[in-house]
Amino acid sequence: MSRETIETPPIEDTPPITGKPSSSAAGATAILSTIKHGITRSGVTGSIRSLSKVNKFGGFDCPGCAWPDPDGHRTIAEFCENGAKAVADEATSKKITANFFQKHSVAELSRKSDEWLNSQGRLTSPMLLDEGMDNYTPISWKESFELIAEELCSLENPDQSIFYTSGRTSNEAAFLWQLLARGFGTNNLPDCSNMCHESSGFALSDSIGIGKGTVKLDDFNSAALILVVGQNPGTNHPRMLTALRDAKKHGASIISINPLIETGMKKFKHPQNPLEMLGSGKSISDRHVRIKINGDIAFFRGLNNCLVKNDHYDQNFILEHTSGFEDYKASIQNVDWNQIESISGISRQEIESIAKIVYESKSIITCWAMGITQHHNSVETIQEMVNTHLLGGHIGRKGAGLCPVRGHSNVQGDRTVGINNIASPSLIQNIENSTGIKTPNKHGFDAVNAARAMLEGNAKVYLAMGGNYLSAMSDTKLIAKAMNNCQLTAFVSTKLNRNHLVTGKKSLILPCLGRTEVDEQTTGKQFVSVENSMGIVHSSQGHMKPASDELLSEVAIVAGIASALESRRPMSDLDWNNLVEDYDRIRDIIEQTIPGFNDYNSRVRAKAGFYLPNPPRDNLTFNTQTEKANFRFHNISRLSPEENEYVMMTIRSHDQYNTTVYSGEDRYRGIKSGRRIVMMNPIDIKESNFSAGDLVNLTSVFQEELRPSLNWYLVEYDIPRGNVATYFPEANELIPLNSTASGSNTPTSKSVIVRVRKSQD
Ligand SMILES: Nc1nc2c(c(=O)[nH]1)N[C@H]1C(S)=C(S)[C@@H](COP(=O)(O)OP(=O)(O)OC[C@H]3O[C@@H](n4cnc5c(=O)[nH]c(N)nc54)[C@H](O)[C@@H]3O)O[C@H]1N2
Ligand SMILES: Nc1nc2c(c(=O)[nH]1)N[C@H]1C(S)=C(S)[C@@H](COP(=O)(O)OP(=O)(O)OC[C@H]3O[C@@H](n4cnc5c(=O)[nH]c(N)nc54)[C@H](O)[C@@H]3O)O[C@H]1N2
Ligand SMILES: [Mo]
Repeated sequence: MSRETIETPPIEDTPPITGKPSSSAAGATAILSTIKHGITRSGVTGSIRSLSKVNKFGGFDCPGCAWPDPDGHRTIAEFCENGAKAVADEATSKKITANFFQKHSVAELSRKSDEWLNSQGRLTSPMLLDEGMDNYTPISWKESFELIAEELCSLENPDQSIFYTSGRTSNEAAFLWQLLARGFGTNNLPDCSNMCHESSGFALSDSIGIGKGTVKLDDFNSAALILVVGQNPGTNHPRMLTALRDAKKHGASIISINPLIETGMKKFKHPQNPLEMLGSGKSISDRHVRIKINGDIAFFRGLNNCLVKNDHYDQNFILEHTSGFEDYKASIQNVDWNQIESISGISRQEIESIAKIVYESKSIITCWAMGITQHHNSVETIQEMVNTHLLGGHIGRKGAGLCPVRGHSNVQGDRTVGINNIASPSLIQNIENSTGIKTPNKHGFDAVNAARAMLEGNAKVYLAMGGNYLSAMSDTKLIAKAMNNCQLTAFVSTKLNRNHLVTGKKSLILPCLGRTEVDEQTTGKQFVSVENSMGIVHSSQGHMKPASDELLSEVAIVAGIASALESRRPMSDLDWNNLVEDYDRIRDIIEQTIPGFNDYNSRVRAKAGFYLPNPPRDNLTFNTQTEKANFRFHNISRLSPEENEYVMMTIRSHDQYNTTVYSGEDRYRGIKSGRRIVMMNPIDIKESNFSAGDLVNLTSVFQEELRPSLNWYLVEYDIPRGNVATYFPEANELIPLNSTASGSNTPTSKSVIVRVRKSQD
């Protein structure tokens, strides 16, 4: 029986209010905005107390993003507006109790906006949505664990279960979570990374033998040139603006490559420097390359052609450290400049002038994020960017390297400690040695294949360690069906989200402690550890009183499920409850299982934590088959929108954290309210006989499939012609499940072909 829940955010019935995009980022408005969020969500004292601990030694890791803190001087609170919002959102004094669920059915809640759902406050006690019921009712922790174990054991085979992970989860919890899945007998460990930087991991592993970046924060201070490609740091990694400002002080040039002129890249006023705040701000970017959506592979191909043709490459580096140069050189000798110009939207002359800057720059860092990783040809694009670095020897050298800027604060750490649907032979062996668990060899499902399995009835129990898979994935309507097909869905969560409402026949909400909160176990207060975007592992310890006495830590929840399962079906040598008493015991097992964690418990107690080994960065060692860094060549594949079709990217506003919407405002882009908007070039608006403010319907086109989404407002925006932008997660119902990047299988959230029609037509 259907509960008649709505899987997509409700349609807004008021037009957006728009103004001019801001000319500078951060500054006094950012402080005001932070205070506003702090006061409304956690009360004045709460917000000041929690902010004073963020990213300080002995404090907690900011849940905002994975950008690192300066080595050695983390005593100055690294402060940013959006990190503060993420903290305030978790540290809110508002609470959701059992009464709330008694009052509101899931169907009724699903008709509320994402902003409303999140603003109801913290989840405080475990809740069950029983089969055939319309409301969640209270359940004890013990009964919750028993129910999960019972449903898991009733499956025909372990591969009918899914263990999803979102990237805020600590190393300790993530490590146990993947042990639980593998011990139960499956590698079905999809994670948010599959929708995020999977393309980076895949491309880099093949090119340079490690799926991570190769720079340290300090490299920014000796870089001559920094390319910021497909990334909006002013909103999504605001502390990176400080690094860019300092890099400029040390003489770096910065080029931003983006279809939009994002405000953070225009001017930046540092919120902790009063003089800068009074002035007109530092100009961050020296040059903006207004690339068309998905034009990056063409752009870098043109650039590399110029370097090769002019013999502007580093012979010694290429000879000593790379493989495949001669083939690459032959393939790139003759490029079709018309094709390059039309796909990238950038003239040959401009590409040549940037190639000259690249050649003349002694050390280059390339940073990128979702504007690069979420296309059908993301892996190819990233490998072409890597080629630029290999040509100039910009790897493993001071001030130079590759820098995929990670999103979730511990997404990189989760992968390092084993969250991966593919278990390598060495991981399988190490897990067996340290825990007795026998991991199957068969590859598990990633985020896209997990959806397919649930849709086809081949997976029936969906368990989530954080996140909001329903709204974060592509093709929202199909994901809702996938969820509804499950026998049981269970969500370890801090805040209410739409996935809790669009569920399997039975569903559990399992509320956990957040980063900001004290985690007290029988041996005393615990800390957890996380890894940032530059491979530094450090501790994180909350100091706030937990939102409720009933909350358990993520670690305790995994152990609870595992113990219930072990009593039905023994799977390991572990005493899970003993591990919960003292997280040092978990770190000891991580040390025995995952390379690079020697002396984990002592090194993680050092003030700034420790760096994990990074062979390309540390000593120009490449763990590839050729034992060198590989040049890779791919033909340029292009999107082919027909006339009157547009290429759409789905992006974040300034006031959201992924699927968590704080408000309808997108301050830097001049949107004062309204999220159901389509940003379009004014000439395209005119030529299509539209007017700004028109209500339009969007239809995405993929192979023979059409997907409609009704009632969007057109907004004039400075975006290349033929391109449009909408917000995630509202637009996710338009992204086809089968439209994914080759190699990484990441949904193409930045390359969606859409038709736009007036609503009344
Ligand atoms: N406040 C806040 N912070 C966050 C998050 C959040 O939601 N809110 N999310 C976190 C997470 S998980 C992640 S992964 C990161 C995401 O950080 P970003 O990657 O910065 O996030 P997006 O909003 O997806 O921005 C993509 C940028 O790429 C550009 N772009 C789109 N298509 C193309 C293209 O084809 N080529 C080029 N060159 N550019 C393109 C867009 O104009 C936009 O500026 O942020 C993390 N930090
Ligand atoms: N169209 C489109 N889709 C996208 C993207 C895009 O750019 N465009 N970006 C993709 C990207 S980069 C990502 S990373 C994914 C994000 O996908 P997810 O990580 O699945 O989604 P989030 O919105 O970050 O998850 C928010 C929920 O996490 C829970 N949570 C918060 N903190 C904690 C905690 O400490 N512990 C636990 N257990 N739970 C917690 C809260 O209940 C909250 O509601 O979305 C992807 N989807
Ligand atoms: Mo992400």
